[in-house]
Amino acid sequence: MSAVGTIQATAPQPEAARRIDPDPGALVEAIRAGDVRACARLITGIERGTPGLEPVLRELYRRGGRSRVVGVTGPPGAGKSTLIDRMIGGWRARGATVAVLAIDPSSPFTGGAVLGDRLRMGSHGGDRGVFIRSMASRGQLGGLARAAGDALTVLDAMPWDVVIVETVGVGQNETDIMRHASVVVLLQTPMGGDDVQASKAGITEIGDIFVVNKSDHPDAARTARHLQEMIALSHRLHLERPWVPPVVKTRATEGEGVGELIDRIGECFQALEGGSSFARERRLARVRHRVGEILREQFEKRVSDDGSRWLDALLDPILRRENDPHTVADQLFARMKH
Ligand SMILES: Nc1nc2c(ncn2[C@@H]2O[C@H](COP(=O)(O)OP(=O)(O)OP(=O)(O)O)[C@@H](O)[C@H]2O)c(=O)[nH]1
Ligand SMILES: [Mg+2]
Repeated sequence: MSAVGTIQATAPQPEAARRIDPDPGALVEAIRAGDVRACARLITGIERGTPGLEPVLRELYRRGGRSRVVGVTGPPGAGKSTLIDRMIGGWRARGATVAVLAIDPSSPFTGGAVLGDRLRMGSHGGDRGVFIRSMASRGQLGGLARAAGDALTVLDAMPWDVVIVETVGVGQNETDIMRHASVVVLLQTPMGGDDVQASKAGITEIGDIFVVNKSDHPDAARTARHLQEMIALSHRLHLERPWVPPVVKTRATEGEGVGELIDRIGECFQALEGGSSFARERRLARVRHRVGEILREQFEKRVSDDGSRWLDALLDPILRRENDPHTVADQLFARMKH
């Protein structure tokens, strides 16, 4: 197992971003060796958009890919952090090391959720085989999914067996973050039958495994049944898929159902991440999304920065109606080399 230490979710210190190792090679080696302090500093740099990290991220990506990246998403308060805490325990008991990246799109670094996650996933303090890190954005929602992807690149290059990414499943941004995971666990809580259908049309597209947490609630069995029906319906439309998402009932506070969930995740990796052409398609879709995400951000930066006065010379003819926005966009696209 890896000789890695535990850092609980901490609010990054202001000087941390400036302490990025100037030698990319040394930083890559430190990360590869499981240096959690180097990892924490690098993720802080990613979070803040510190310039100059690309060479490190490029090299780490090329040397990573061994970890199993599991996404966990679901509505606010569904029990994601409580369940992840139990899953860590389950994987540790099976000898695996685990890193968690908890994405909080709303809170600033010092926000309550970071502290909350520290409390709720705090039962592994002192375990050197566990690393927990929260990541927030300072209102740069657009860049958060890209930053999360980069942070996962870092964790995936370290000697962790399992890397879990947690997001609150409410919007497009969170769904985008889930696209970085190989297997997605979607949490639901017990609810009235109609609510499942009405609120969650299309959720079967996101989840590889469904969890009805808080199964101590009387509506749990009914919710699980409804989910199963929706999954069966969706599967009939996609018979080529080699995996029918199972529904697992859990009671995270008591650890009930967690062993079964871990088994299902293992089976899902077997079915979806092997050498089949379906598995290859899934991996292709992930990296296609990733490249597009980086490309869009680079594009956005060049066109919308304050420094984009360079554009003005091209815009003047549009003002005079001697050119038009479509043509200028085409011309720029053709000229853009990298
Ligand atoms: N009754 C019951 N309560 C649960 C269960 N799992 C979690 N809870 C409680 O639900 C509350 C929210 O749990 P969290 O683990 O913080 O939920 P979360 O989805 O991580 O929440 P956010 O990150 O804020 O979206 C806590 O008070 C938990 O104790 C369960 O299986 N049964
Ligand atoms: Mg949480």
